[in-house]
Order: sequence, then structure tokens, then C-alpha cells
Amino acid sequence: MANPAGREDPKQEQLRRRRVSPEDARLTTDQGIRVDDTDNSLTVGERGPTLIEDFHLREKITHFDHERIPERVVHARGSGAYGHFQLHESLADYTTAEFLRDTSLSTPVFVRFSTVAGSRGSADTVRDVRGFATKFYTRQGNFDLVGNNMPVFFIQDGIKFPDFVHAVKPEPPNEMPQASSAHDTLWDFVQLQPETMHMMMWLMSDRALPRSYTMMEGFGVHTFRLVNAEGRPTFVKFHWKPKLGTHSLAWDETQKIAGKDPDFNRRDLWDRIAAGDFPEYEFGVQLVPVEDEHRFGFDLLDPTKIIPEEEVPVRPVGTLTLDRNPDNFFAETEQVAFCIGNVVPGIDFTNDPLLQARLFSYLDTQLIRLGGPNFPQIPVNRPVADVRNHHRDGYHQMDIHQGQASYHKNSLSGGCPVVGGEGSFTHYQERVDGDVVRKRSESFADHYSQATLFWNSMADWEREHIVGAFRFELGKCERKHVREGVVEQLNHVDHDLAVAVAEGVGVEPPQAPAGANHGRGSPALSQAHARADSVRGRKIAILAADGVDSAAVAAVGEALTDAGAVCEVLAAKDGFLQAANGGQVEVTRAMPTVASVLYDAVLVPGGDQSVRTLSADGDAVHFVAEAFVHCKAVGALDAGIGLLDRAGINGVQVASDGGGTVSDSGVVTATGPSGDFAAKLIDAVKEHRHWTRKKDHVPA
Ligand code: HDD
Repeated sequence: MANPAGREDPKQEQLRRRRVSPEDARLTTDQGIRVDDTDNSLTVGERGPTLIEDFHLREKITHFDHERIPERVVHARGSGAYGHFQLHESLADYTTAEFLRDTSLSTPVFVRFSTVAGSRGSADTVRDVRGFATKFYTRQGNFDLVGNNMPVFFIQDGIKFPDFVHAVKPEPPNEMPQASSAHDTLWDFVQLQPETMHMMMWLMSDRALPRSYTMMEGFGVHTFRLVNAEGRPTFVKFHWKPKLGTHSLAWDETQKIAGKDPDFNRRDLWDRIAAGDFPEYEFGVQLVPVEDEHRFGFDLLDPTKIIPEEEVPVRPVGTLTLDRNPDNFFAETEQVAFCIGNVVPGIDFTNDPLLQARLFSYLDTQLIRLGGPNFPQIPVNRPVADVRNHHRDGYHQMDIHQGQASYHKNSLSGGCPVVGGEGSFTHYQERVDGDVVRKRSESFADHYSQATLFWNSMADWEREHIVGAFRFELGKCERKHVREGVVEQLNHVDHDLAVAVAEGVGVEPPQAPAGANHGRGSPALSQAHARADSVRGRKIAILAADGVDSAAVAAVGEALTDAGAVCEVLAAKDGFLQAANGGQVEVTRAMPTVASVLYDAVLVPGGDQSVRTLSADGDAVHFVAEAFVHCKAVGALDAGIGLLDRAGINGVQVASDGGGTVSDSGVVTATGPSGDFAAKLIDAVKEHRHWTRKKDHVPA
């Protein structure tokens, strides 16, 4: 079976045999017996008692009673997709992993994106880390890269993971708040655990509010080890970079989306793939020769540290394309089981203590979550590589193992399966020597330098968002000593930051600390430098009423659609609008069913009657004002400019000669015939957001 790129896809071929279609089928019991009636239980007389011999009733209810499995203890809410990984540049000098050596191979993958703290039914757009877990079904077995959209972690040693998760999850007495870090226990943990500071800077930044799963980076976080054919190791950090750039939502917007469409990110991923607009990510590696292990001012084994890209550039070597939605959420996205210990020959671990604890946790959690040791046989988890061993029995054994010998060594099955041979996994032979201690390495002691590096790298608007986030989160903390403790920690990151936060949360601003900000930055950390060259999948709202200028809707809509955007005509009601020229315009959605927060940009076409109607409609006026306040591209043509004025968007300049197009911080207007309006609007949408826009005067 071929994938959309025309390459053979052994995983889809394997899954095809497991898919069950309802087409042309008769309803049966689980035993395959056709059922004559599934709406009425078997009773004695029409109003009499129900009979226990009704096997169909019993089976139907029993199965229903057992439909649920435990949700993941973290990363419970997620969305998955299949795809393929294409290597462009061979890493044969560094690794024996075939999928990273052979550029002719296309490796099938399953990816699951997730939030961390919320339950399965929580909203997508909460402030949180996003999981980015990838299962590569390689010919040498499964490789799971279980990463996040932030390159560092909250803690340095996995033994702290239960403490951290207990602190961030809803509080024990009342299970509040859901899917939110803005509460006392998390911030109490933070103020007492300074190693969290770097990650907290990321969490309070816009990285925690991705516009789309297709617009966020992914990181393997830990330093791993690649091992080549000569057995030579190289340290490596894994990166995903979205082809659409790294872009985020506004905080106010995320909170509103959580109500308007809690499935916002999930829907976006699904719709893009369904429309054939396949999300793509560049796969990159930072390679560090082992001789350089100690050349950095931090420890490579410390997962609260990045290797700045300016010091070790990310080398792009492959592309991940997501091209198929799952058929069944439970069977695939819920039952997929990632294990960080799933590595293939040529990829190995390091002594990062967070990584080491994870090696235990993932397998352990799958055993309870998926009910026993045979979960690797579930279709989405099953490797495309042959599986042959002496593991036997257990709940839900799906394979029928033949032969008398289920042990090694054996002579009864001819010694099979035979151990070893070409391509066997050999653990890297690291020499280790030391005393048995419970002690954090001194090389892990600096908790602030990289938090400061992050802060220094931010654009002014990113800093404003970070200060706003700290103020929001600490403002939700009941205990003043918790707020004070966090401000004290922030003072070690940057004094101005600590003062700005303190002022917002009723805490005495701290004294300047002894050591000054080191002043270093890393431009790669700022989203101000994100790629912004595409409108693929961007959603544009076109506001209209009877009397709309249908020619403008058609012309601008076509230009945007040709560029890859998705245009929707919104009006007060579903159906068709009478256009100014007598034709009709089909309404895509009724305005009460949507909101500006679900779109990337808004366009108000001309047509006097249409704009008069919209100007008298509070929903339409608010729509435009809110899009403006969220710094989105706003376009208006001719009379449509009047709606912008009505929304309080002052400063909209109109060319004095009555023609031409004017763009002012993402507000694009034109009167009269204007050839470049659509092009300018497209450019404004590409920018994603116009964060520096002056907007305080607009009431929304
Ligand atoms: Fe974890 C799930 C990522 C630290 C224990 N983790 C989980 C998932 C992702 C991550 C993306 C969801 C996978 C999916 O979609 O099914 N976790 C990370 C990253 C970490 C990290 C990037 C730090 C670098 N995790 C971490 C530690 C521990 C765990 C230190 C425990 C010692 N993580 C788990 C888990 C989960 C999990 C309890 C919950 C459900 C599951 O594994 O399958 O085992």
C-alpha cells in the first residue's frame, strides 16, 4: 500500500488487514451470530420481566461497561496522525540506524501531540507544554522519540517527577483547577525547586500557546548518543522544526477558544490532513563529538539546559509529513504506547537521570493502562519489523506461537529464534566507575543562567506576554508567601522581570541581586524570528450581509485560497446572501456559531447595504474589534472600511486619491479598484500576528 507520496507503506499495509468496515455488513454478536432485534430486550410478555438468557442484551451491556481504560497520568489529552519520515542527508558517519543512514527509505510514523496537565476532555488551548511523540516504524524495529514542544524540562532527576506532577495537576481536595498551572501547589513547588526556573520561563512564554500543532517545534530534550559502525559515539539532540514556522495564540484568545471550540488544535490538525494540506516538519540534529562533552558551561546530561543553536547549529537531515488521520480515535490515538526505551541499533541513551527514570516509567505505565504485557501487539503499536521471541501468554495474547520450545537455548526448535546476527542491538560500552551515592552533581547546580538567556533573547512584546503570564498565574495563587517566593526566584533570572511581576501581584519589589544579568542571548529562541512565508491552512473570515460586493468576495477569496488559506463567508444566518450585483453568495457559517478567535484574519468586503447591516450588528462589530485586539490581519474594501471605524479601529489610513491600498500594522484597506489589495492582505496574514500594534483604545 502506498502513502500519498507514492512510496510503499508497510505500516498501512499491516493496518489495512486489521480494519473493520460496517459496509454491507449485518449486525452480529461478538460470536458472529446475526441479531434480529437490538432495540428491545427479551422479556416474558411485553410488560414482563427481562430474561437472563438474553445473551445479546448481556453481551451488549457488558461490553459497554468495560469500554473505558485509564487515561494517561500525564498527557491524557492528545491527537494523533500517521505519516512518513524521509531522510535527505545520511548520518551514516554517526549512526548505524538504517532510517538515519539510507536516504532511499521512507519510514512510516505515528505522531501523537498532547497537552500535559489536563484530563482527556480538557480544552486544547490551555497554557501548557505540548507533547510531540513520534513512533518510527523502522525496518530494524520501533524507535520512539517522546519529546515536547519545549527543549528543557522542569526537573533534573526523574525521582522528582511524581512530586512535580502532583503539584501541577488539580489539587487533591477538590480537583481544581482543571488543565491549569495557575494555582498554589504548582507555584509552591516552583519557588522551592529552583531547577524549574528555565522551564517556567518557557511555560510562561507564548510557546505554551501554539496556534497549531503544525506551528510548533519539537525537541527530544535529552542528550542521546548516536553510535556508528566502528562503535564511535556522538552526542545528539533531536529537533523538529515546523515548515509553517513557530507561531502562537494570544493569551486572551486561548481562554476564549477554550469555550468556543475546546478541540481547536485537534480540529486544525484533522482538517489540514483531511484537506490534503499535509503538515511538515524538518528533522534536525545537534551533534557534539564526545571529546567536546565538557566544553559547555553546563552539563550535557542536565535536561534543564539547551545547547544554544548559535553554538551548535541544528543540522536539518529529514522531513516528517503527516498524511493520514486515524480511523478510530480509541484504537489508535488512545491505545498508542510510546516508550522512550524503544531505540534501534545506532541510537543509545546517556546517563541523564531524568532519561534514566523515564526508561522505567513508560513501560510500567503501559502495563496498567493497556492491561498487560501484550500491548505491543495492538495494531498501532506493532512494529513492521518481524517480532520473534520466547515471550508467551499474558492477557490479550493475539499471536499463536507455534512450536514446542519457548525457551533459549533449545534444540527442539532448531535453536530458533536464533540470537544475534547482523543488525543486532549492542549497548554502547561506556566505562563507568564511581561510588554509590544519592547526590545531585555539582555540574547541575546553575539554575538561572539559561533562564536569563531565554529572557534576554525575547523581543519586547514577548517579554510583555511573559510578564503578563507570571502576573496571571501568581495572581491566582492564594498564598502571598508563594508569590513572594517566586518573585525571589525571578530576581535571580532578571531583576527587571522580578520587579515587573512583583508590581502586578501585590508583592514588595525585591532588591537588585548581587550578580547582574550576564547579558547573553540566543536569537533562535525568539519567535520574533519565526518563519512567516506561508498562509497555508490559515482561516480567513469574510463578513457579509445582503448587498455585499460579490465580485470582491470572489476575487480576494480566490487569491487567498490559491495561496493555501481557507476562506469562510460569515453572515447572521446560514443560506445565501443577495449580492449587490444581483447574484448570490453562499454563507459558509452563521456568525452565532463561530467567533473571531477561531480565525487568523478578517476581511470586510464593500457593498453599502451589507456594511450598513454589519455596522448595526454588535456581533459583527465585536468580531472585527476583537480580531484587531488579537493583532490579526484585518482587511477592508471600500464601504467595508466603515465597519473598522465603527469597531473603534482608529488610524486606518485611506489613500487620499481614492484608490490604491494602504497597509498599517496588518490593517489593509483599499478604495476603488486596487490590484494589490489581495497580495498585501496575504502578506499581512503571513506575518501571523502584528504584536506591536497599538490596540489599547479598542474595546474588545
Ligand atoms: Fe513523559 C507520557 C514527554 C518526562 C513519565 N511523556 C509522555 C508523553 C510525552 C512525554 C510526549 C505522551 C506520549 C503519548 O502521546 O502517549 N516526558 C516527556 C518529556 C519528558 C518527560 C519530553 C522530559 C524530557 N515522563 C517524564 C518523566 C517521567 C515521565 C521524568 C517519569 C519518571 N510520561 C511519563 C508516563 C507517561 C508519559 C507516566 C504517561 C502516559 C504514558 O507515559 O504513556 O510514563
